[in-house]
Amino acid sequence: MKIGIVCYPTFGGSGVVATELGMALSKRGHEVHFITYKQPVRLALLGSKIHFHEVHVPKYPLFHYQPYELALSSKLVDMVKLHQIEILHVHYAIPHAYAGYMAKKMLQEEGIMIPMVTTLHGTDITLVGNHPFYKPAVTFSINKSDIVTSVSQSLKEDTLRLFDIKTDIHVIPNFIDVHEAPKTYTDCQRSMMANEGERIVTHISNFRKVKRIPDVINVFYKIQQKIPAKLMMVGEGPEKQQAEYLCEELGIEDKVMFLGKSNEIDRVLSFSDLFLLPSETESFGLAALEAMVNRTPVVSSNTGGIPEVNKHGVSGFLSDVGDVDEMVENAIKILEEDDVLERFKKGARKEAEKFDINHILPLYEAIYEEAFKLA
Ligand code: GMT
Repeated sequence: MKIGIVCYPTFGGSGVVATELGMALSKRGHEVHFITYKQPVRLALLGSKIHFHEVHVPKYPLFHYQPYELALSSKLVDMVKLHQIEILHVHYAIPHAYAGYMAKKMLQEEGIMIPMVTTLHGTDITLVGNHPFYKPAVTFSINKSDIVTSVSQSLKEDTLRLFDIKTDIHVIPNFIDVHEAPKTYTDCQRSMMANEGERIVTHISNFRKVKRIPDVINVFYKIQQKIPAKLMMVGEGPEKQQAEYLCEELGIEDKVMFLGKSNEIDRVLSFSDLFLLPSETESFGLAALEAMVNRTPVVSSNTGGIPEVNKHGVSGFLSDVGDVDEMVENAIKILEEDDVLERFKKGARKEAEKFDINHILPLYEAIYEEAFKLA
């Protein structure tokens, strides 16, 4: 198949899933075209089966807001015609499903029928899409997609609860390539993060309010009072500076490393003993899955789709949102004894293996086949 993928090219989970999916599809012989405003950060190899087409938005001083949707839908039309793309798969409803639908209609005028699959990722539904300013357009573009998928059962339920959806939603969970991880790194690389005898606790996110960054710091603060430990904070976002201040206030600044955006999360995770994800809401929690495949147990909130990934008592523990004390208790249970930690590491890896890309990719291929019939 010739597949056009539209996504955000950033470190965000939806962009990562779209990119990994596209790369895996190309390995299976499909021709994949990424169409977005920048080369996706995880897109390593371009070649005969994998292409990137940049969407340019010319700046014009009259516009207070530059019309990205317009530029994207025009680019989609051009690329579909130029490369005979057969299906569009848009990740994140806003504004991709909207732009995709416009492209589809424009192509239809020229007698080209192309199906569109929309994958809902989370904040496009629960936070942003649900805003009254966007809701009619998001509802419309979901209903106009030939097939809609969501990354968890919980996100499907949220979508049906929050929007007037007339189309079926297929749940296809996010995935991981279990054969790629864990990579082996040297102890010398570990020593750049922590001393021998110290546990490594990690958090990776875009540092937005929804991630409850102060909970991450407060949980770690109490862990390190009982167990020698270091905290790795990976990512960038609006809450980062406050987090740095909080570490200083608590006097733990020398135990916390802010590593910024990283392409080496597998390296950090492969040395980690615990991953913290206390989010307010999370449709899936891809970062938790990436931790688990690297044998890192997860202490998380029990919100949204996280319980579909992190299994209580097996790959880690779940608590109510904001229950910092219980998260601390659970973290200590995991970290205190080597044999318990090893049991949770094994449990995390085993649970992650259920999300192997080889199980999930055929589900997307089947969806594409079905979309062809519907378009
Ligand atoms: O977590 C974020 O804020 C980024 C966001 C995104 O759109 O990239 O992540 C969402 O999609 C990921 C991939 O499907 C999910 O793993 C995340 O749980 C989801 N985030 C939220 O629902 C808050």
